[in-house]
Amino acid sequence: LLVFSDLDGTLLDHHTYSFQPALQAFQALKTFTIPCILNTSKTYAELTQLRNELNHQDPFIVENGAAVYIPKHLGLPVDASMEDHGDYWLKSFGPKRQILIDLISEYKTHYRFQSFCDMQAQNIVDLTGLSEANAQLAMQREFTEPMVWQDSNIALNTLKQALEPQGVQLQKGGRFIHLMGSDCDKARAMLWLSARYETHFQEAVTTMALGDGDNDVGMLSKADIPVVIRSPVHAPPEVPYRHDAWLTDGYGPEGWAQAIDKALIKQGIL
Ligand code: 2M8
Ligand code: MG
Ligand code: MG
Repeated sequence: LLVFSDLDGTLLDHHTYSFQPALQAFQALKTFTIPCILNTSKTYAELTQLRNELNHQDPFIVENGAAVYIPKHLGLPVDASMEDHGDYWLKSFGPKRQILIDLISEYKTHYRFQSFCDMQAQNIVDLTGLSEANAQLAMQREFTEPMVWQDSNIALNTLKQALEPQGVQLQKGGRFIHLMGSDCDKARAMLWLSARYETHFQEAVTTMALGDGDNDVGMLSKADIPVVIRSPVHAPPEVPYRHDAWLTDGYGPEGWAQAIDKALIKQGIL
């Protein structure tokens, strides 16, 4: 079993960013050596801090599927497309952030929006409720540019269509619209990493994915066990063709813990 989990609104409470209610279930995965791969819109810098707090050793996926970081000590197979990144092997799927910023700057006069590069840490604190230190970590982006959209939905669709032929897409997160390469998504990164585990273990793996938002739907629809985490702020996303998807009773990290317990029982592990 490989667990792939979103963070905001899933393992972390939407409002407080606390993982406390999920901690026991999180430790259970560690006890049974089931990898828990964090698959999030957050940055490498944010993940480094969170992984310290969680004492987390597993691979992780940042910026909405734009890049996968694999600790070298795990000995997963490496190929020529992966870069050496200190203690990690790095696989990236999209253009660097500066390319996205240059591209979007051409649209500034046509549409009303603000993106992270226009903001100070305090703006991000006000928008997200993150601490200033954590807002600084969220600003250290490598492959994506979050935007606050201040224009109409029609305008958003027009921009989407203008960007598409340039290999760039817009993905809705919990609070922001994320500008990123068309080849970046949580599902693709999940499948790529599962394949590395399968090569490594020489056997098929079962994937479980947990998420609360629209940007998790792709990952949920491609997982063997899709789990929709109930959100306190929006309706659960539809996972097309997956009537087998679980919807948790609890919100955020409470729902996360319920789903992990249920999966461990179903798999005969607990
Ligand atoms: C942003 O990501 C969330 C994820 O759903 C969003 O779009 O609302 C990113 O800036 C991320 O790095 C940051 O930690 C998060 C904080 O709410 O917001
Ligand atoms: Mg989320
Ligand atoms: Mg997310």
